Amino acid sequence: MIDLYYAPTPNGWKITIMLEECSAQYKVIPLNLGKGDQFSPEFLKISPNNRMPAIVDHNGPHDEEINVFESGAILVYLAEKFGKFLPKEPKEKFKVLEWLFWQVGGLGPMAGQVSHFVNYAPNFPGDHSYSEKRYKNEYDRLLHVMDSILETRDYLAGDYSIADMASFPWVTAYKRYEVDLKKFKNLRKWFDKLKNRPALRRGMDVGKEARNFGQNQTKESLKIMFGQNSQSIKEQIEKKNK
Ligand SMILES: N[C@@H](CCC(=O)N[C@@H](CS)C(=O)NCC(=O)O)C(=O)O
Repeated sequence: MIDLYYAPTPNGWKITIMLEECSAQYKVIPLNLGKGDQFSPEFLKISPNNRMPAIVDHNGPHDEEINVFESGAILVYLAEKFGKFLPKEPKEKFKVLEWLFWQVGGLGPMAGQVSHFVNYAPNFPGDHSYSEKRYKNEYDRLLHVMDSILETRDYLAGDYSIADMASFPWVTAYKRYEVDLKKFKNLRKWFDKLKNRPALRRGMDVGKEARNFGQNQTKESLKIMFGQNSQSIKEQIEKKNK
């Protein structure tokens, strides 16, 4: 059995999609990020970066328990455990890893910043227009990169793989991020093909009722999520340790 520490956000969906695609047995442990669950001592032992997703596999290698944090590492772990969606042959494997790293180092963080400026920054004083534009441009550029590669093949790295599963959740928000997907013909085709996969849909639906798209935030939840620095983290951890 795999325990998944999870909130219904794009980084969480990457893992529920993969678990569903592998028909894995898993238990969701919901985290309320606005309430600071990511600072609990139990969770920090698994994910020292106070970010979800993270997993505990009670039947890891050599039948021992193993913890994994960072969505990219979790996807590789699951792909190796189930022998699916990551080819073994080095040339093909590194194609998938290239696009997986591209997602975790580029598409994810840039789209995450767009999400921040669209969904959350309006709660804070000041003119955010430069920052919002900067990240929207970068998101647009990255979607173009996907579109170009998808002109030459059906999936990002050959066959359907963990690279596609990692990228899909960050494309789903295109409407909220004011992108017209029509201008990316190949990406649109890829998106429609993936969205019709039953396992992917099941993955995206996990914990649906707790999705909030930045709505219903309180002063306290905004502070917990966006006021983080070394000092605030120490305070949160102390609070959870009491
Ligand atoms: N690089 C990390 C990013 C994970 C991440 O940013 N998770 C967010 C939710 S999407 C989180 O846990 N936020 C908690 C917080 O901001 O304290 C990964 O790919 O796993």
